[in-house]
This record gives sequence, C-alpha cells and structure tokens, in this order.
Amino acid sequence: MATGVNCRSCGHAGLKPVLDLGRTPLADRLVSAAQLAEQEPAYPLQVAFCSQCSLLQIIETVPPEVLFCEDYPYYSSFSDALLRHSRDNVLDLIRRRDLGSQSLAVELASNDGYLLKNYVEAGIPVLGIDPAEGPAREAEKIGVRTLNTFFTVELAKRLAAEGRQADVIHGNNVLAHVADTNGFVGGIATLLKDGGVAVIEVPYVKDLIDHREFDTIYHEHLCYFSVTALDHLFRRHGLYLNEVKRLSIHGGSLRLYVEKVERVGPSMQELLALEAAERVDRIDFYHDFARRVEHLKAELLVLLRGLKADGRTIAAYGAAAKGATLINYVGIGRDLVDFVVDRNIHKQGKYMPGQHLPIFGPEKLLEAQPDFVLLLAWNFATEIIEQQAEYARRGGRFIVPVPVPRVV
Ligand code: JHZ
Repeated sequence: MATGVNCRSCGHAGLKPVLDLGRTPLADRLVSAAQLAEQEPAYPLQVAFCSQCSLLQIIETVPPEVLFCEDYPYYSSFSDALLRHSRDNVLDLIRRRDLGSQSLAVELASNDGYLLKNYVEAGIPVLGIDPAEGPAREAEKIGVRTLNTFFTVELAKRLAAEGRQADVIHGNNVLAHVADTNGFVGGIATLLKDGGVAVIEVPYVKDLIDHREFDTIYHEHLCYFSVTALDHLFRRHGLYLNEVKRLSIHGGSLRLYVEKVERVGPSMQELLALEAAERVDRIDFYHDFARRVEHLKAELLVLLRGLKADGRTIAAYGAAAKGATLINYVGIGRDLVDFVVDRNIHKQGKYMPGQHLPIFGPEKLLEAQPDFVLLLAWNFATEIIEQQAEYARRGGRFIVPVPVPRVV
C-alpha cells in the first residue's frame, strides 16, 4: 500500500496501512444504460492511520468536482427517519439557543433542503451551500436559499464581510467528504459568530470498526473520525469541541457541538476517556480490522451462495453508496442478486457501479416477490422492513449484511 502521503489533518508523514479494498468504482456514480458498455473509472481504496493525530483516512483523493457536482444522485429526503432526526435536531437548537427572525442558520452540504426547511418553517433566515446541482435546485423549490457551490474559506470570508455570519452552522456528513479538511474547518471559524455554534454530524470510527461497517468506506469519505482526532483538528483553528452526542443514525454517528469558547463538558471528557481506554487513538485498535472484514465477506458469500444453491431468488434494497462498496468488495453480481430497489427516483432506471445490478422502484419487490431481500441500506433496516410489511406478509425475508450477515 502506498503510504508516502501526509495526514489530511496534521500533515504527519508515514501513515500506517489498515485496509485495502482494491480498485473500486465511485460509489455514487450510478451507471446509465448508455454507459453500460463503457469502461468505468475506478480508483484505489486504501485506508491508513495517522499515529500523530489518530485520524483514520483514505489515501486517494478523487477530485470533488468528479464526486459531487453533476448527477449526484444522493437526496437526503428519501428517508423518513433522517427527516425526523433532522427536524428534532433543529427544534432542539431553536429552543436551546433561542433562535428567531434575527438569527441566521447556515448548512454546509445542505442537499435538497431536508434540514434547513425546518428553520424556514419557523421564520428563521437560512442559507444553504451545496455543490450538487440537482439537490440544490430541489432546495430552492421549497424555499431554502442555496448557493450552488463548494464551501471554502474564501466563501466564508466573503459572507462574513457581507455581515452574514451564522448563529448556527450545520454540517451533516460533510466534514469527512472535504479534501481540504483544514480549509473547511478554518472556514467554519470565519463564518461562525462569536457566540454561535457549529453542529456537525460525522460517522463514528469506533462504530465503524466495532461493527465491521467497512461498506461505509468509499471515495467520498476521506476521513473516519474519532473524538480524539476531531479535538486536534478543531483546536488547530481556535474552535472547541465542547459537547458530543453519540447517535444511532448511519450505523453510529457523533453530533459535535463546536464553539469559539472553550467549555469542554462531561460528554467530551467521557468519550475521550473511552477512546483512550479502548486505544482508539492507537494503531492496535485497527490492526485486525482487515481480517474481520475478510471474514464478513466470506460469511456473506456462504449465506448468499447457499440460498442460491437451494433455488432461492434474492434482490437487494437500497442503491446506497455503501451498497456499492459492499457488492463490489464482496463480489455480488447478477449471479447472486437479480436487482436492487430504491425509493429515490433519481436512482431508478440506472445500474449499480461495478456490478451493474439494475435499480427499480420498491414496487418491483411485490411484482417479483424474491425469496430474500439483501438490505444494502442496513442502517435504515427498521424503516425499510416496516414499509415492506406486505412483502414480508407474502413470505419474503430480509438479509442484514453488517455486522454479521444474517436473515431477520
Ligand atoms: P443512505 C449517503 O450514503 C451519501 P448512502 C453520503 N456520502 C453520506 O455521507 C451518507 O449518506 C451519510 C434509499 N432508501 O442514506 C435511499 C429507500 O429507498 O444509507 C438511499 O438511496 N427507502 C452523503 O447512499 C438509500 O436507500 C427507504 O425507506 O450509503 C440509503 O442510503 C430508505 C430509508 C432509504 O446512504
């Protein structure tokens, strides 16, 4: 594995290899019928650990314009659980921070306006910033003012100079996605009012490792954060991670409350202590991850091949980015899974990267009634299983692949 690169956060040279998922197609680059015959771009997907600031990260940086601008198919509003989660977050902040018509809430990577629309409803001014054209257009349609561009320190300076500093800055599932990690955090420091708060959600590396969530590793996700690594990162920019909450969303995430004043609370102290006790800040914590991921692959293949050998049919639910990593690393092609379904209309009619499984709307499950449905979006298993009660009533069963492949 090539490790002649520097840490994305602290610049330390000599990253330590943790896992190599091989050359992999881009997880959100769904393939159109016209593109099926073309060679798909694929990039190395290697994970490494920085022993200086304890950041787990991938080595390769695919240009952000390639990943996020045109045809970005991820729209946040297709999960009811995510919409509820975001609304509760906003209502809690409006109450706790006493926000009103004089306040400004900014979201970095505001997608289709799934979160900021809750501020708009409450009469609180908003500004969304997102480089993906389709989702940004949808946000505008529902009254969420959106700048269709990347957030950078230059943009932050311009907004601040125009008197548009924020009382609250949201950044959900975006910090891990930015190539210029320090520029992005520096931008937050510039855009935030002195008494403001940045509320940021990131997948938690401890959950990733503990629950073998290797499929959440793809080129959009450059960093896999621990609280220890985040604390180093924010302090470098005069920001303080004062409060942190563990959340179940996306297989286990952190919600970070970041301010310009230092008042580190018990939630932070507890998590820092937990990470030190479990050595999340040391390479030891990651040393057998690659082996555990290989086992998962073997277990899932035994399960799927066994079902096929018994003459069973299998489909999948969720044309998720993580689903692309899973099917490509495990090697799940049309010999095992017939098709994938997804509620997102922008994904239907296309094909999964690499394995080219066709994507249909969820109604296809009742039409075809496959014996089993592999949940590629296992993080929303409860919501999907509830929604597919009729499929289950007719005898359909679900397979959850992570952390241990099993039929539920
Ligand atoms: P979902 C995305 O990853 C993209 P993905 C991104 N890179 C990121 O960081 C993470 O989120 C956090 C569909 N679905 O959200 C919607 C239904 O069809 O787990 C999605 O296509 N019916 C920004 O893509 C997919 O499943 C449903 O009822 O891995 C879920 O993808 C539900 C609940 C979802 O994230």
